[in-house]
Order: sequence, then structure tokens, then C-alpha cells
Amino acid sequence: MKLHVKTPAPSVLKVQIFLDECGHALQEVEVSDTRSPAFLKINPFGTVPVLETDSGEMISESLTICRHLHRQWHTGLFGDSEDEQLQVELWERRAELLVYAPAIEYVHQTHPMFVGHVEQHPEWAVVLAVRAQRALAAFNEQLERTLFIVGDSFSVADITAFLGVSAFTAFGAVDLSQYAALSRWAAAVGARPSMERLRALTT
Ligand SMILES: N[C@@H](CCC(=O)N[C@@H](CS)C(=O)NCC(=O)O)C(=O)O
Repeated sequence: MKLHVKTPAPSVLKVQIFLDECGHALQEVEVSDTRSPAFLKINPFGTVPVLETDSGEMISESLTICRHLHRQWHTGLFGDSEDEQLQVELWERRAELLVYAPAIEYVHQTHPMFVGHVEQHPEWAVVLAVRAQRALAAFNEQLERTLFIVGDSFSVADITAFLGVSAFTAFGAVDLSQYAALSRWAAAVGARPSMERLRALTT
């Protein structure tokens, strides 16, 4: 198997963190141009990561890649019991829709690196951050009862949520100080060995 990547890209990081958590490594192919006809044949949506399987199948979408790898390796990162699996899916979706995707959009709307690539509307970025701050209150409430987002086991929900929280906090767009449980969780997750690449980017 090979992983088509572009460094650094948050959705690629999600899979790399997942791999590190599982103790596995994959051969990586650095994509220079996601809009090139050759890459669009691999993924018509022109995004990384893409997992190329040994049978030549191309799987895109970071979470789908993680799930595919989980099927082979039985990682525990998608929950153990059926109830846990349901909770991991529920919280991963909340993390992606309410924190991670808005955080990436926030960066696109405000970072000078994206000037000329996207039409930037900084006032929209402010709305995204305010909404995410509200969503984080609910994550904080959950974390008052649990060690990780779903119970006592680290899962893909933690990976997605942490990537979103890190992007927002790196830009000073959300304030975690009012959320004790979320701050405790962020410190613990951020210190995991699998977060080394992310730490190198944000410190
Ligand atoms: N929902 C997709 C998002 C993929 C995505 O948007 N990838 C970005 C990087 S994070 C990308 O490839 N953008 C085009 C580029 O960087 O050239 C996933 O989770 O894999």
C-alpha cells in the first residue's frame, strides 16, 4: 500500500497520526500538483490523502482510509463494543462538522498563504470561530465525564477534534482557558507521540 500525500496538509496528518497510533508506516508518495491530469485520474476531487491499495484501488477521504486500515488491523481506534463504535462515529462526525472543517475554512479565509487561491472573507472566519467556540462548550461538557471524547479510550474522534482545536488555537481564534476539561484533554492528546508532526508545525 502507498499513501499519496502533500506536506503539510491537515487531512494527510489525520491519516499519519492514525498510522502512528497503530504503530504502522506506509510508503508515501509526495504529490506536487493535485490539479494535474495524472493526479485527477487518481482522485477526481483533486485532494490528498489517497490510499493506493496493493490491488491498485484508490481510496480517498481521510476517515475512509483510516476505516479501511482499521478493517485490516483491528486498531481499536473506532471503538470496541457496538455501542462504543456508535459513539465514536457520532463524536467523530461532530468533531469534523463543528470543529475540524470550520477550522480549516478559518485558515483558508484568513491566512496570507491562501491569498489568490480562495476568495477570502475574514468576517466569515469570525462567524466560524464564534460557532466553533459554542461547539467546544459541548465537547468540554462531554470531557467532564470522560478521559477521552468517547470513554477512556483514545479514538479517531480525538484525532479529528484535536486537529481542529489545534488549528483554531494556533491562530488565537478560540479560547480554551474557560474550558477546564477540554484544556486537560488537549494537553494530554497534544503530548502523545503520534502528535509529533503536528507539534513541529504549531510550536
Ligand atoms: N474530506 C477530505 C478533505 C481532503 C482535502 O481537502 N485535502 C486538502 C489538503 S488538507 C487538499 O488536498 N487540497 C488540495 C491541495 O492541497 O492541493 C479528507 O478528509 O480527505
